Amino acid sequence: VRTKIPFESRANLAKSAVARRLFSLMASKRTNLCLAADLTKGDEILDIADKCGPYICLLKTHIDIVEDFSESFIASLKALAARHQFLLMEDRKFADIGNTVSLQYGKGIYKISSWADLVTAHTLPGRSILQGLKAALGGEDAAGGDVAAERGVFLLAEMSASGNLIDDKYKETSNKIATEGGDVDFVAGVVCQSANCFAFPGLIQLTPGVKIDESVDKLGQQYQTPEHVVKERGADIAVVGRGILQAKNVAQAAQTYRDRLWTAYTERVAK
Ligand code: 5BU
Repeated sequence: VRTKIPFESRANLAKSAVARRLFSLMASKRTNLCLAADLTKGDEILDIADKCGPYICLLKTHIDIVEDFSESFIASLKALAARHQFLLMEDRKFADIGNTVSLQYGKGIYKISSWADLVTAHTLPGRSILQGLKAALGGEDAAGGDVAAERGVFLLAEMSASGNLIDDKYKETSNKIATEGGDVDFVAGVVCQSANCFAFPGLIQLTPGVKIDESVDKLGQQYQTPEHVVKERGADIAVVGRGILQAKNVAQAAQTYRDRLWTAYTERVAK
């Protein structure tokens, strides 16, 4: 089973170039923590990215909540990603027809495709979501390289919100979209809550809804512990937002989450 295979080996199985990079980065930096930087001021995001940068493999944004967005903010965020060695994921959850997602990905104020290594997308519209996103990348770059090779998508197969409408059939077809067809080289992973969402070891399971004190929030979020998501739910990368954002010392909290998640992973592959 995929959850027993070390990240180094899974890097070699991945069809997406970004998934290979991310698996390798996780293995060498020894972290499977993704920080959900859900803050509304650019400087706050840069500050937390700098403090938590050493402990994360991925920084996840919701760029449309940033009140003072600018191109210089993106330049600074990219510089921090390069300095601390983490990738950037925009959790845009694209969900429209191909032509519209292509515009939403590449155009507008945020020009997401120009800076986000990874984005998230719903499988609800079907396979055309992948074709639409790929279209924004425009095929080859000036040097004749494949632009899509530097970008990847995580497809949603499950959500952590209580009462969400996703059922087994939806999960199964989402897995098919992620693993079959001509655009699988663009799929880096799956966002889900359980180990049975997919079997292919070349994909990365990203799992949100993680907090040390298992609980819920007032708006339907359901939390599991770091150990539980990695060992019982198959998470390769765990997403932590408020568990870190609301700590008195965010760097220390990030380190604690990193340590617990990484230990759970090493125990999972050793067992
Ligand atoms: P939290 O503060 O740790 O609850 O933040 C969780 C983040 O993960 C937040 O940015 C959500 O948008 C994101 N998320 C989620 O919580 N649950 C899901 O099923 C998906 C994304 Br998909």
